[in-house]
Amino acid sequence: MAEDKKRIFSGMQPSGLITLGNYLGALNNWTKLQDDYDCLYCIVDMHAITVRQDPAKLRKQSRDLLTQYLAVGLDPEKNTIYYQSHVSQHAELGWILNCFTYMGELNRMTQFKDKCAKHADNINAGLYTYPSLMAADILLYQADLVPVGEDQRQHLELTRDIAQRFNGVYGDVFTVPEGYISKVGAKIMALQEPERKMSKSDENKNNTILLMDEPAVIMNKMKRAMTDSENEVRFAPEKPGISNLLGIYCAVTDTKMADAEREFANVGYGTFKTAVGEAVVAQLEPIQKRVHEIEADKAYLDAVIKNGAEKANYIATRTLSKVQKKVGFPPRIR
Ligand code: AQP
Repeated sequence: MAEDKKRIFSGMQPSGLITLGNYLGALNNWTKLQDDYDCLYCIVDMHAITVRQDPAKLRKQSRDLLTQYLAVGLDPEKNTIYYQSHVSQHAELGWILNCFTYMGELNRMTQFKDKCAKHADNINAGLYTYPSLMAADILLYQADLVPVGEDQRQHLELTRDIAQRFNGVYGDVFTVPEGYISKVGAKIMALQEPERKMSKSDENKNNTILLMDEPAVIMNKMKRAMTDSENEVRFAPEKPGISNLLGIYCAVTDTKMADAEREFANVGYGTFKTAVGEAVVAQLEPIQKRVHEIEADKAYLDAVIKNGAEKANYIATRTLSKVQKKVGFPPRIR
């Protein structure tokens, strides 16, 4: 692993089928970073069980997500791609960082509040301490930068606070990471409720476009996307539906907002939605084809899983040993 490059860590939960939001807010940006940074891209299955998961489905979704990481163009030779549960140091550091995270801080996390509202029957301690495990994910690798969507900014701020608090007590142990929030695709909203973000766990399937949705399904969901009573395509806070579709169009076609507004200045919403749908299909179809090719190659996928875990383990061990020593755990006798 190149020592001179800055290090990046990011991850995604295998908590459902991934959406256009996950793709534009995360995956697509990750692929652009792999040549210039030393990147670790994790499949955070330990975070996923903060919400009840069906075991067989979770296993499948984890493998599907790995396949999708590869299909969008993440190269396992250039990046470290692995499952969080294969590197037990995440849990070990997570516990230590729990002891450096205040309840007042966790109480303020909006994702915790949202998830409590969604899963009122299962408000578990893991959901509550999710941010300290996320801090462990990042700090374990001494990441300089963390590319995330706008929705994760608060968790990242807390990670920085935890790192600074720990360093304040024990010296320079952790690199304090910076957020890396790309302006393009930073927050894709739900198609029918554009005041909230597109999420893979959304129960209304018409709110999300999935990475693996077939073209006809994508076009149909686009047709049903919420708009407004004007018939003018422009980006404005009072037009959340149209603004969201414009944002999606710009992200998938790499167009500037002003140019997109000009392009659709004189067209009706129907024509506009068709154009956005077609642009999304054009972007996703080649990825879907690659997913099918990669998933057929079991030996290749298994090798990626094994090598990724080994590479991640090596770095994680170095940080964890240092932390254990700093907090005063007795050395192991070998
Ligand atoms: N709507 C979105 N727009 C842009 N970026 C998004 N991300 C998620 N939703 C959007 C980014 O995708 C990455 C994966 O995040 P995650 O899987 O760890 O969890 P999440 O943010 O909670 O994603 P979901 O889709 O909303 O999952 P569920 O429904 O399981 O909670 C992150 O970089 C995130 O910013």
